[in-house]
Amino acid sequence: MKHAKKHLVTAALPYANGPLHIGHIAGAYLPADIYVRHLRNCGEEVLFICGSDEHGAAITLRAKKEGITPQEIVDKYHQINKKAFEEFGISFDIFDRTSAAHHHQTAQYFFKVLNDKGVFEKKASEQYYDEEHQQFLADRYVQGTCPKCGYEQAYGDQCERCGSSLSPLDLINPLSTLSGNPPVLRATEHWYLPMEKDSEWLEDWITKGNLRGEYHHDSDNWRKQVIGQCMSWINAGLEPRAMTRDLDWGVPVPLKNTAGKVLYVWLDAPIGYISATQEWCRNNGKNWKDYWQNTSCKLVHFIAKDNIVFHCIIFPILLEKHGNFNLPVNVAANEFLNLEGDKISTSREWAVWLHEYLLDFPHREDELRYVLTSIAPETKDSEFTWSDYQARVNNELVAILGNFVNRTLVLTHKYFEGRVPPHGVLTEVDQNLVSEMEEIPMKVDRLIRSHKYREAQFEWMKLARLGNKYLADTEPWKLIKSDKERVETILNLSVQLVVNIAIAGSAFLPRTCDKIFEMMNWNAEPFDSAGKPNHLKPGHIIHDHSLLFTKVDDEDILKQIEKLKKKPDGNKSIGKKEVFLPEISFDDFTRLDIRVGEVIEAEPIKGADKLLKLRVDIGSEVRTVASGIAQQYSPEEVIGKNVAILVNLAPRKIRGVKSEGMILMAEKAPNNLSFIEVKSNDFKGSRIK
Ligand code: B3M
Ligand code: ZN
Repeated sequence: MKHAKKHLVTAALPYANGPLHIGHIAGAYLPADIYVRHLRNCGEEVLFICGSDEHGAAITLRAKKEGITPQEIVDKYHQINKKAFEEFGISFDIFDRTSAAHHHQTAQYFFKVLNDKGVFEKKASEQYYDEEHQQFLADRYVQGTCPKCGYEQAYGDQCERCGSSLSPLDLINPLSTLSGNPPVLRATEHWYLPMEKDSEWLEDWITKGNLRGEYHHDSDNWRKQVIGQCMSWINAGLEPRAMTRDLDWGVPVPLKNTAGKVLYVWLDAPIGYISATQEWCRNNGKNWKDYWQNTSCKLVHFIAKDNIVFHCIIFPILLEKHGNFNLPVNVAANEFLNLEGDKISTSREWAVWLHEYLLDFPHREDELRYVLTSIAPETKDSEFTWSDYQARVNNELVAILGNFVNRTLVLTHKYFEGRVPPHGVLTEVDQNLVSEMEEIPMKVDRLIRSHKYREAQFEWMKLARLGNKYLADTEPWKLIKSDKERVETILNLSVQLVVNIAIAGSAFLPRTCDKIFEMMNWNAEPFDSAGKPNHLKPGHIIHDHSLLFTKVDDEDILKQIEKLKKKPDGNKSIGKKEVFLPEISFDDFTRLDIRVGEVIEAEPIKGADKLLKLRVDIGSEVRTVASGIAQQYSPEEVIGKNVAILVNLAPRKIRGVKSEGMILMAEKAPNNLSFIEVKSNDFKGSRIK
């Protein structure tokens, strides 16, 4: 398939009413960044657009809640989010904002062009008004019972439980979210966008890619759920939608006698993609029309599923009505990411905030990239758990990718002083490695261009799996004395494979792959060179190596779990679904030597009110153990107990006592401990398995 040479990629403009969380990142920004980085690595020109969505009821609600102005809210979160995106490595060309004057001008101009063309129908209507706050109520300001499913916290625009699209007047027993009082109906007027007449061409374009008689998108790569949601909206009949609102915060309606009215946020925000492009072009001496009004430039939107109708129906209608604008060749919408058994929610603070992750896990951006892509909700909702995060980092990044790169570098330094050795005649095993090394990057390319990032990353990781198997099968460390030439070939190919891993993987883990290039004393190469078996010539010197990844400790994970438990809904979710430490192998378990021991002496430890010094008879010997049980047990209570004791724990000095093991206790809560006791006295020294 001929690849476009110019791309315009947009990522949904995050509301500047709160921090970013991992659901945002997995939903839109990370897949967009992988796509953009990959196209750039293929030498294609890409303009990557994003920015803060700073209007709408969500902003004014948050401002009221925090007792500050909407401008102060958006200023605060625009900076927090911009910084978090940069530190995490999302490579926007511009992160603009819709409260900027240039955006207001573009949005107002766009509205006037449409209005002058007679696109909108001005209609008087009755709208809910809050008499206490003296303001009309936008959809999100009205809450009541959903007429479809009876959910009592439905908002005036959508029911979160059944997903129905609503209008405030549909709600049963509506209440104002500002005053809590029932609102009254007041006459007002708005400019409506009729959409019914656009259903036909929309259906043709969305389902077949047919637009104005030409083929206009890679319909074979549109996600089924995107097409499905659009068709259910179209089949339900596209009702006219008000494109203005009675709000004092937003882009003022650019017409006479419209004080107090602003553009509907879902009219102004997508135009933010255009105004951000114009801003970037102004700053870089380019013409914005080359991106938006030139069909050789391919437009792709990255969003989450709750934004599909705005990007596939309303915004395309507006663009078509305006005329001359490109429509997207694809709208890559992800489903939702859940967290530890519950939906992520900013209002309930049930989230892993990106800026907090970056603080708690410094220099581990790529680890989070890897995990979120591995579990990306591309076709259905998926779930993030901290134990899965730890397992993937430790068992995949450390044990597979990091391990192969490290072994290759260590052996090349050990046997050839860090110089790439020549290779001799290739055996069949070598040939297999070379052909797989050549094929996998092409599969990765196809998968990324089809917006299958999860599968693409899994395919890319096969290169590292391949490398570990190649070293395990050829065992160069056993041949170095008997067949040095064979070792030269093995390590030559392994080194080429390490370079190919970096070339093919830099869209997924950019910082890791930069580290690999640095260790290989090599520069990043364009993607189309991925797969070559001869990047580094014999004699090329590779640098000293360092570990690409380190294991994530249990303590780090437990700290995050504790953090979640402290959230308002913490125990509802975490309590409901037990969180276990990462899986271990049977071998791991057999390395624990746990015995039955009788406590024969017990005494407090001076200056340590939580500790008791115990003498424990394990049959063949008596062990001294410092045990943190003094706040719950007196020495007299524990003498004579037959307890479980871990005897092959390395001895350590605790408050001057040399502790030679650990008493196993069940902990229901701090200071609510129980011994693991054996009733009979005949098991002293017996192994617990
Ligand atoms: N601000 C994101 C959201 O619905 C919304 C996207 C606008 S993209 C033009 O959470
Ligand atoms: Zn409902």
